[in-house]
Amino acid sequence: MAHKAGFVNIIGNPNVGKSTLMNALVGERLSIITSKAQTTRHRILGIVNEEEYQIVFSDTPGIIKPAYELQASMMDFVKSAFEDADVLIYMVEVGEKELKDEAFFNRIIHSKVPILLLLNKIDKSNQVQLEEQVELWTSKVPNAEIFPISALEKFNTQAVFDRILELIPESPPYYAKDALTDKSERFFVNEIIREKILLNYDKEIPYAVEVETEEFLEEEEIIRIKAIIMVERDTQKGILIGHKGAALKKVGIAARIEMEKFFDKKVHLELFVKVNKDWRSSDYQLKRFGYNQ
Ligand code: GDP
Ligand code: K
Ligand code: MG
Repeated sequence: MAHKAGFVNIIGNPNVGKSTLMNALVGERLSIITSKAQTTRHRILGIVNEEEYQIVFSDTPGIIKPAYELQASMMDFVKSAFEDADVLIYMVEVGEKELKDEAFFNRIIHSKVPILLLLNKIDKSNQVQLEEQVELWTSKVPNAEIFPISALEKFNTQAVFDRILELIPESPPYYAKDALTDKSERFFVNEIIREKILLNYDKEIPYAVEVETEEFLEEEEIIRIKAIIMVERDTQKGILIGHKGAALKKVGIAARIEMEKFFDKKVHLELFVKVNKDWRSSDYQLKRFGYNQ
């Protein structure tokens, strides 16, 4: 049989479960997941390799109306996901009515690329609701195939995977056959720290934060990591560090435990907090953090 390969790009509103799905399909925790919108800021590839195929999944930020430069760059990642897809996954959750951006929705209903509409979180709905939802989405996106799923419980996700495999074209692989992602180890360090910040602080803190790994030294027994957490203002720095450093310590411990699982090795982690004014609206800073391609 000839080798198959293709790009399968996952798009949808914030918090519908896109990252949960990608991790479930790839079988690795590549994308960070929290109950907060804008957890995912980049386009993250998760690659599944078998002898006879390579599926390149892309997780993307949730679709929003951008309010500042960082968010505009995030929406550029979504646009790029429309451009190279062999299969588009449009994810909605039970009870959701419409996409937060009409232009993107128009691209979906006029797509020449096959669309799989995944109706997620059906573990939270009953049979009657489910039937209503399937009817609603069949009329809204007539060009899509609909799959009710639960990404969290991996219910019906195998059926989605099998359908994808049918849809992707014959092609040589796009990436090395042992590649799992296009992102570096430092990227995942940054993301794991950002996830713990999202989980541990309220309000504006998670949105004002960017993380940069300064040092990643892999030794035989241990990985030594130094990372800087960037915030926009002194007050945010204070909140982040907390009384006698307790808040930052909590983040550090949780992040280290997660990294040890991810890299399957002991980790020594040092965190520093730095003020970097208005990085979210500076082109130069955004480039530096990998947002403006
Ligand atoms: P994203 O913003 O679209 O990437 O969504 P995430 O994958 O970050 O998930 C957002 C929230 O929804 C998290 O709290 C997930 O645990 C939760 N979630 C994702 N999939 C499901 C599902 O199938 N059922 C339920 N009940 N919750 C889910
Ligand atoms: K989320
Ligand atoms: Mg996400």
